[in-house]
Amino acid sequence: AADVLTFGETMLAAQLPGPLAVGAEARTTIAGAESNVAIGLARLGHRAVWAGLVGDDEPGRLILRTLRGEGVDTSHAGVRPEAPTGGMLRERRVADLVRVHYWRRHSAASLLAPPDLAPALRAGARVLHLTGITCALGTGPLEAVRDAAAHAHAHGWTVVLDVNHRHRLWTGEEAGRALLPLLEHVTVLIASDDELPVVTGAFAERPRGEEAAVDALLAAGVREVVVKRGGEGAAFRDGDGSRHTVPALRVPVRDTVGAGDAFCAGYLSGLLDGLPPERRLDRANTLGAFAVASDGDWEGLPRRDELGLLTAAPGTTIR
Ligand code: ADP
Ligand code: KDG
Repeated sequence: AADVLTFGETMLAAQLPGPLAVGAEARTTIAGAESNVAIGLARLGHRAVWAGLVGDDEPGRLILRTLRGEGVDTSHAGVRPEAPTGGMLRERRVADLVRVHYWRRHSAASLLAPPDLAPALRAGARVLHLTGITCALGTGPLEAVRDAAAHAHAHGWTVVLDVNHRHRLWTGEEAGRALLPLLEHVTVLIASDDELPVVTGAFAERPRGEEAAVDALLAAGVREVVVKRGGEGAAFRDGDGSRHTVPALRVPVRDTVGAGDAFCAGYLSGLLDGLPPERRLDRANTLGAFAVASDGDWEGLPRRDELGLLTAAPGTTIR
């Protein structure tokens, strides 16, 4: 069986170094939070399965062959000729501000429904990785997430939910309504500190502090809560009362998009390797740091023998 099963939408992405303009030079790549995680895991030697739908088009073929080239198992991915592969454009509008545009409504990936995932669920995995993004794609994808979470929970897999709130897709209230019912199946919840209100139903009322939000999640049955704090690092708490915080690695910041997915891949890798919580956070921070210190969501992620690279002195040339 696989180590990790993940599924969602992977898109053709164009990354612009400035604002969108006629004749601007864009870098083409593929992007999608779930496939970013799958690639991060595969590079570390884990067996990662990515399931999802692409169109019968050139972007869809690029996505599947890129994932296969990265060692991700795509045998449960599907091609839907009746809809196109989704797309996204990322403008570095000014130095420190990135703006994202999506073309994903009515995309092939948004047609995902529970039957599409049945073979992958039957095949089994140790860990199911879910994100809020897939839940935002439509009723079919949300049902697929619900079914997968219930199936994985019933079969004793570890269920990891990364909140991954995308304001461009839905509101905090909508996300909360979709995600709260999932919590009973979730083993590990990963969120940025600013995403906690989404999964505690607190966005409408008085906002709760991080401590109270994590209390609420643990009370809802989540076993571990991992909070990402950007350049500050990350924190961990579990139902047995253990808590850890780990500072971020100090690296030059190139491109912060994808850091959360890299972090998640690192955390999952630590879980699969049986590391204790603090070392899981270390690996998560290490992968997050690789993502922020390199261009693209996943292109700079490390292989296993590269995990120690960031401890080299700044400006090092390895020769
Ligand atoms: P997201 O991308 O989901 O919003 P964060 O911005 O919190 O998530 O980043 C995720 C993780 O990436 C952090 O917990 C940290 O490990 C790492 N990270 C983010 N920003 C930096 C930074 N400036 N320097 C080093 N590591 C970072
Ligand atoms: O986390 C990085 C993602 O934002 C990117 O790869 C695209 O899946 C994506 C999304 O929905 O934003």
